[in-house]
Amino acid sequence: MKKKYVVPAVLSSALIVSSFTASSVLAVNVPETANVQAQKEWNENANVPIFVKEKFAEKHTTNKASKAKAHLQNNKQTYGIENAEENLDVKDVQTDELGMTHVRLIQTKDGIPVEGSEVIVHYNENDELVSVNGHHNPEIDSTTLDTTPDISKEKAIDLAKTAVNAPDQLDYEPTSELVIYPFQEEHYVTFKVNLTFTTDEPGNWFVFVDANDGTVIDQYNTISHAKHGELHKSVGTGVLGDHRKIHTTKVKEPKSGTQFTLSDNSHEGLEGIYTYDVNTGEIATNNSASWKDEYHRPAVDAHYNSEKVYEYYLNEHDRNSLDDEGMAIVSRVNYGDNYNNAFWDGRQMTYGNGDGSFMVPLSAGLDVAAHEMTHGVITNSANLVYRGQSGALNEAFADIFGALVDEDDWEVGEDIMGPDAKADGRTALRSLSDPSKFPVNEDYVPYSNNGGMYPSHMDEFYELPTDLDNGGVHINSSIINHAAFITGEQIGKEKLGQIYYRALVTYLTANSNFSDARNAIIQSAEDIYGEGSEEALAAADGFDQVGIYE
Ligand code: ASN
Ligand code: ZN
Repeated sequence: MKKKYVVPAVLSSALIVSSFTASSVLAVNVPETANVQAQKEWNENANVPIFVKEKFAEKHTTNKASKAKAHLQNNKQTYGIENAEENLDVKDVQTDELGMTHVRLIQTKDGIPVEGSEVIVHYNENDELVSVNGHHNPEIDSTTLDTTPDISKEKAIDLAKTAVNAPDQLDYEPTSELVIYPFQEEHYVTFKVNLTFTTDEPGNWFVFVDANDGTVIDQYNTISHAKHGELHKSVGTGVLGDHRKIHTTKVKEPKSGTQFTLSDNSHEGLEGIYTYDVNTGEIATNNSASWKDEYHRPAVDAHYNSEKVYEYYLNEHDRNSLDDEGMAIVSRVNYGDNYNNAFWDGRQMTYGNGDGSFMVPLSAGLDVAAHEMTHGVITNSANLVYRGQSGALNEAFADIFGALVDEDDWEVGEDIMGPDAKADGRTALRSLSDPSKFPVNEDYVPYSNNGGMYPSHMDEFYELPTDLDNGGVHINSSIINHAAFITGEQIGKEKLGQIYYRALVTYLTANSNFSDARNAIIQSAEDIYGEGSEEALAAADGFDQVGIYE
């Protein structure tokens, strides 16, 4: 039996979740001032309080953003943020359906953002500041950095293109933004360059180019390359046969006559749902309103599942599309050759058709579509860095919402496995209920001691280097997946979705780790269902049982 986390009986009505870390957790001292009701809970292992509850009575405020900064400034002792007024920029202010307001701030130096260092200040419906969380990098303030770039942002783009072997033709105008990048104990002033392209090895690259000497400090791709396809080779079964109702557009062209396209403009406030065929580069088109050709099946599924996922986020979470502002939902199908994967490239979804042996066209999986679209939701919310634990959280949230949208089971990818995979016992890609029923890629086996299966407890964590699956983003995600499953079994999928969604959009930040996820998820459960509620206890129990105790 693993250590059991016991929720204290006495809980104040408001919380501060202060888990400030750069690379380590910093001590947080609560100021003993008259307007503070403070209560601490000690993290016995780390011997620092990382979970502090307090309530600051604040007068009604018209400008919460400046209030938030002033609070951090005035309580420098507690938070350890030097000169918050000057060194934090407001990124976003949002009020949620509970009436709470969340001010998201990003750390800066000389006006330049520090990559991944975000702090969120939360106010309750009475405008009282109730909690603060995030990651702040205290070393930056005392580090001397030359923040005037010696190379141009265009030069940085060129260097980045060379570094990742980008083709001439990119999918989008590259972006290049000056950021301070903490990397391997050092701090660099860099251009963060984003390059997106669709070659045989598709890329959504982030490259950090030193702004002074043009050296590439670091780079990563959020699209990984499937190796599954090499396992078997035979002929596929084709697709499913489900009958789908889909929204399309009827177009009358003088030359070609009446045509129908997979463009769905039926949702008010949404810019539309569009499904493109990579083979033509156009929106999938048919001569008839009946889409029965074998050829169109992957497109029909992508289109249909996009709408399902859109409706899930709208109906369950009042979220209007991936950015919550009605952005168009775009998918591409028939990608690649025997391509056993699907991906979100930072802006849209792309689906391969599988090799017919290991996988069938991936758009057939509602959970696959929900997984990829959730990456889009994450890009537009917590924006979890696709590396190490934050990357594994990114993957876990994608899997968890996959299993919530495609609600019949706790498996991911069960509808897209091909005949040979199934014959081999690979009946799904991953399992939230029992991660260890499937083996990981053989290259990863030596990095854990659990016999080469997906992990379901921190004892089985895969210590992978960053060049293997970005540090195990698709592997260690299973630990969080399993925590969600345990909670979901106790309170049901609907409440699980409410809690995890709130954690994702309200508390998690770019550099959040597993411990932050525990705090964020328990806090979210308490916000919605109350402290000490069955739901909050179930949320904590999920993390306890996978060995994430604080
Ligand atoms: N299907 C994969 C995923 O969404 C693609 C990737 O490697 N990012 O995680
Ligand atoms: Zn993913």
